[in-house]
Amino acid sequence: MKTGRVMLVGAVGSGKTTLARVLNKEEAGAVKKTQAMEYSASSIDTPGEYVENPSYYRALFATSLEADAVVFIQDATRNRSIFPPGFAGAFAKPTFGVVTKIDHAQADVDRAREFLKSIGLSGGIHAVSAFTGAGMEDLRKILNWDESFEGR
Ligand SMILES: Nc1nc2c(ncn2[C@@H]2O[C@H](COP(=O)(O)OP(=O)(O)OP(=O)(O)O)[C@@H](O)[C@H]2O)c(=O)[nH]1
Ligand SMILES: [Mg+2]
Repeated sequence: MKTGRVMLVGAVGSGKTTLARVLNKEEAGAVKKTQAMEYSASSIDTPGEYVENPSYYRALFATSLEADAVVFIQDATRNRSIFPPGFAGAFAKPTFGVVTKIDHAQADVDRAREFLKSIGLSGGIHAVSAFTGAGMEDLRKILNWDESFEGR
């Protein structure tokens, strides 16, 4: 089965919107802060505030029903995780982890992987840089990304 649409969940500034653009083979460029759920054919981009504030969890669970998979984003430069333990298990969809910003001088990919392991993903963890493109082709393969969605 192709992954029709992925929902991206992660802290404020973790790189969700930039990742969505690069998955779609758009320029990483300068992105604005995400203010509300943003739907496209290929992704549902969420504001970081939603996962940083438990009163929004229900909105995330409800919106995930419109996605084929949920991708949890951990910024490799952050020394903490905002996900509660086992969080991925609360979503009734396949779940994957993505470590972002691995190009950054302060990136610690192993630490980021450990954070993601504690949330109980059903799928794998993948490390990428939206800036250099490192890992992006592999990520498309892991998500079984449907190329027909690109640019939509
Ligand atoms: N070094 C590096 N910086 C990145 C990368 N991806 C994103 N960034 C930077 O991280 C910052 C936040 O990126 P966004 O894509 O806006 O993050 P977001 O998760 O959508 O943030 P919210 O919309 O506020 O929840 C921006 O300054 C990006 O340029 C990357 O692969 N490498
Ligand atoms: Mg955003």
